[in-house]
Amino acid sequence: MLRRLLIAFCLLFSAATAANAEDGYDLWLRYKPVEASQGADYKTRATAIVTGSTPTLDVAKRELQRGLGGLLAAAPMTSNTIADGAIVLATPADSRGFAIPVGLDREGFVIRSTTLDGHPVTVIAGGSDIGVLYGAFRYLSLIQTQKSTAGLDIQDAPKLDLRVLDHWDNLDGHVERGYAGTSLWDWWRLPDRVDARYDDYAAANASIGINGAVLNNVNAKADSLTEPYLRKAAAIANVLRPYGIKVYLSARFSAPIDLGGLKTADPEDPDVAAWWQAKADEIYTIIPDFGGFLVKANSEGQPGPGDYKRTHAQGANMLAKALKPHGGIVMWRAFVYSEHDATDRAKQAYLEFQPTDGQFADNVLVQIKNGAIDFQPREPFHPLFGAMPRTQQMMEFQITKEYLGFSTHLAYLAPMWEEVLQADTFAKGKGSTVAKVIDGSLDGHTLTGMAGVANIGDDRNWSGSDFDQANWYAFGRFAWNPDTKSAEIAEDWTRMTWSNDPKVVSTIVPMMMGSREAVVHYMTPLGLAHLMDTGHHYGPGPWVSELGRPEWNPAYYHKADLNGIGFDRTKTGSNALGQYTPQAAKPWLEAKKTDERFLLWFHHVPWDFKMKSGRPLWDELVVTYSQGVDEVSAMRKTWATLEGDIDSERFNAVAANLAIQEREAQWWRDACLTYFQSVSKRPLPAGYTLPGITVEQYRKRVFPYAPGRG
Ligand code: BDP
Repeated sequence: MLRRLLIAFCLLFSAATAANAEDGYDLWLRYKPVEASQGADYKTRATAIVTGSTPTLDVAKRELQRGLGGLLAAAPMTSNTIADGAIVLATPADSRGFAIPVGLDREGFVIRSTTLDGHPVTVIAGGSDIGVLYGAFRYLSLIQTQKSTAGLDIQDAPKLDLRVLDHWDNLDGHVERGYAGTSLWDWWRLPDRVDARYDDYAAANASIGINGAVLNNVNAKADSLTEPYLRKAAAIANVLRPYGIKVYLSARFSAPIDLGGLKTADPEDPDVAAWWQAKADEIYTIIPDFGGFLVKANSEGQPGPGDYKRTHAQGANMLAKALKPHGGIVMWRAFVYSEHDATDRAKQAYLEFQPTDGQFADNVLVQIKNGAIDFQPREPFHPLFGAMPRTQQMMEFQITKEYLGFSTHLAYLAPMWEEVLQADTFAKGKGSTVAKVIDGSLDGHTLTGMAGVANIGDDRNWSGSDFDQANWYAFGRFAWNPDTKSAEIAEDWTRMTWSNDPKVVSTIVPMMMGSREAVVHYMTPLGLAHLMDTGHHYGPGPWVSELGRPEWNPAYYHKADLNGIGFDRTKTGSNALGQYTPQAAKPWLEAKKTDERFLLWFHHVPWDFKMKSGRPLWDELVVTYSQGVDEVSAMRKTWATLEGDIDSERFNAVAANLAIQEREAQWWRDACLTYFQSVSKRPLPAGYTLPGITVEQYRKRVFPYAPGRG
């Protein structure tokens, strides 16, 4: 409702709202007026909106009115008759005389400049009404990014079926690994009070093709499967439905015990299966288009089929069977490592899952994180990709920046995701990229997907910072098409979010493109990983080595001692490399030939190991950490050049974050090098210094109130 009122308000007072300060709430859907000359040109092709009415078409119409109203400073009215310059919304059910291409995907669309009833028009036709909505957003984005809307002939459809945000939101409002305030979901007051923001959330997602939302944390409470909570979820589902978004829930595997009073949750027990069947039936009476379950099982203390000596496939299939009659699916996570297993953590998921290839039901997807450890600033691609050809594998990225500086550090994640998606598994010879594994084309799978751990909270700007909105946006673009280029996404987002001013675009895009590498440099360069302080993962903690389980300790990952540093994952070490195809592993086998960005991930090398620069590794480490700090300082200076070119509210917010980032980058560099020097006992190369703070002093810095704790 609020959204509708807002639209009316914008239409009436668009000039007034344009003058308002910006707080980031509008995301990439700001719809600021285009220049008058160009606007006139666009207007001739947007004289009226001709459309039928379904809940989704109504949304498409509203968004076009809101968008064009802002961009062209006057919204075209809806009409039933085709006239010159009309935008005609067509579906197979109501094609308005337009020949919709045969076989157009349900979610696909065509945008074409053509003639209908003798009138020049723009048709936005969908394989169904949701395709029209996606087409409407694409059409608006053309104007937002100042492309022509003349002579259009665009056809597109998503390459992946499930494009899902995973909210790690607890029922008490805390967001695990959330840095943007508390949960959007007001579980306490739902279903009676339905926050008007849900409409805006849905519109933002639909604009980038996201079609699913898992509402609750993977570390799930069974309570979300009780009737009162299902009714709350249903209220959210009702808002999201017209935007083509389905609701999913994380399911706690022990729910039959927790809620049903059964003595076991053994997936092979008929009473357990019957409990889940009844639960699934109940869910679908409350949420008829419920998407399905996301499951974290036998991982970090969560219950699972392993508790009964059953496989992941047995657990997943039992749930899948309950959902199947209703068309639901299971996303079963492969993020597992055992508390009792001394095997290299990077190897454990593969060891547990790969042997079950081919055993999963056809409505199960195995959801795999991009790397084998845990969303680090840089990891090689997960060896499971391509290694289970008879299993539907989906990607899990983390949009929220648990390990990349929370929402205060500027790090555009798309280049990291692109690096993984374009990595070659060689599973079926050269060109078997991870993108081809997950889009189903490599092994002929039809059910495909990508999940992103959301970075959304109740902060006014949704993501905790303006630049973190780019990561939400980029996730949607990759889920739509995993072969998209990160630079192209950055440019579109910049134009839509900041400005089309060439100076702004040419300043922001390169800054974004280099930002993730800067984080790698000042946090975990040269293949290092998981040096973050323990628990909250805020700031450096390379010295941590005393925690109960080995893999909780950063020292486990870097293995630095007097002689050298790095994790030997070759044959002389854990041989995690053996989990990759020989061709994929080849460039990483020998330390001397390994891409230095992955060196210490795969190799333990002496401090005087000679790097490509000619420097010994120790010196290179110092230089690279320092470079990371310099890169952040450079970003700060670059940003300062935009003062006056963008609104002061967002300018200042970004500037404040960059100041924090610069300070923290320096802390990362100083603390890590101080610690590593205490181990390596080597002098710093000429020209480099440390502040003289001891490891003990760094260690004493504690942050009991860091946000997003697990
Ligand atoms: C880690 C997080 C933890 C999550 C876990 C997971 O630290 O909060 O529960 O991953 O993905 O990254 O299950």
